[in-house]
Amino acid sequence: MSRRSIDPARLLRRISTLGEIGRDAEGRLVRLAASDSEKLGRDQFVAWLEEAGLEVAVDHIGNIFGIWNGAGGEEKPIMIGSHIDTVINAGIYDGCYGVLAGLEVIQTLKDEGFEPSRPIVVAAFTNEEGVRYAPDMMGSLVYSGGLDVAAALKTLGTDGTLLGDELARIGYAGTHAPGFMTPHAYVELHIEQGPVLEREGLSVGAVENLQGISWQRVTIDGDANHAGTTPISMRRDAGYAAARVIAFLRDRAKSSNTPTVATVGCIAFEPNAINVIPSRATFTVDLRDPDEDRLKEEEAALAAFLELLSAEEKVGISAERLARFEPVKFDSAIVRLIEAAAGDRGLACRRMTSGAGHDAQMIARIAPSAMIFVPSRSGISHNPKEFTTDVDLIAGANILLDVVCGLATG
Ligand code: HGY
Ligand code: MN
Ligand code: MN
Ligand code: MN
Repeated sequence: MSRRSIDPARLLRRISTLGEIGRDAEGRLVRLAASDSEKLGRDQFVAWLEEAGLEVAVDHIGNIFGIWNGAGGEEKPIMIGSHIDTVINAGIYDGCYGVLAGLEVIQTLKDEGFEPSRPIVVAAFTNEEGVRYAPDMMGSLVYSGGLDVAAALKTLGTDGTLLGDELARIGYAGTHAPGFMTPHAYVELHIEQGPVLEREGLSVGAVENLQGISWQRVTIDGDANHAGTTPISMRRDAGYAAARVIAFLRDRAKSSNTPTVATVGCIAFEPNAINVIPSRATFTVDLRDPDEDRLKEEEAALAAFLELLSAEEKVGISAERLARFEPVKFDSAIVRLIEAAAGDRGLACRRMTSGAGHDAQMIARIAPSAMIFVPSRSGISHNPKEFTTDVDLIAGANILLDVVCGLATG
């Protein structure tokens, strides 16, 4: 039986083209949500959707949809999605690979005269990364009814802008209501961003669940004072207290035999001067665990430590929640479809948990969802060294093609 296949050259060409859009003066890839550089990426994606003859729709929070109505009529669509916004100094595959593979699958099926039993849609969700506006996965969270769109559009960014103003400024404050299509099924193809598939010599991950995520911003207030004249015993040192929090999180995660991970990704001191004891430290805490009860325990342990620290270091400490998502279990029937597709193509596959957050965890609130992973070299991501071989990229897109055909037949 001649097996369908995507057009490898077209997919690889688009990945590298999009990967060059939104580079800063130092050549770093930075397409933060609703920024001018992200607009360039959005415009390019919309141009490809139009070239493919798809209906383009944009909703109130800037989620972009390419819709192939095909023979499917009014049936609930199959949705293939991910994101094209990036972190700072990003790789070129995170999110973009899944969106462009989704477009590639639709274009391949269209070109071949495939008659789907339902519409097929490719989606690029707004602000999956959450770097400029928290929480992350915001566009798909709003789309799936987990966050009110008016509240989301009022989100204040790290640069003092409002998301809604920025989406309007870049021309992506769309007219469709978030959730205007409820998917029959949702599939997301993504690089693993971790070391498992490469370490085990596998080509495909059938992702069956995704760990819980807790984001907080912690503010510690002490007293600015002279770095030279102030005895240690008289200091209310916000910088030192912040360092103790980082050490606490690291030691706790290292000493436990659980998969809990903890990260302090952003930190700022005030007044941030070499010879002034910091009066204020502001930093973020990202906690994750596949088990909800353990994640709650980690949040409680941190809260208890902050209380103790406040008394010991005589500083004020407050914590603000930025995002909180429970672990998600994906749809086992779609997971089985992914495994069968990999088996049919002779590709080694295993079930796995996603360590990273993804739009699929939000759309799983409204539709049966699952994810397909391909290997990341050395497990690196959120880093320009992020890399996946062409062979793996093409294989993953063909698995997506098979799964979508399976869902769109009958
Ligand atoms: O944070 C995450 O895991 C995702 O990349 N937004
Ligand atoms: Mn991603
Ligand atoms: Mn990411
Ligand atoms: Mn993601």
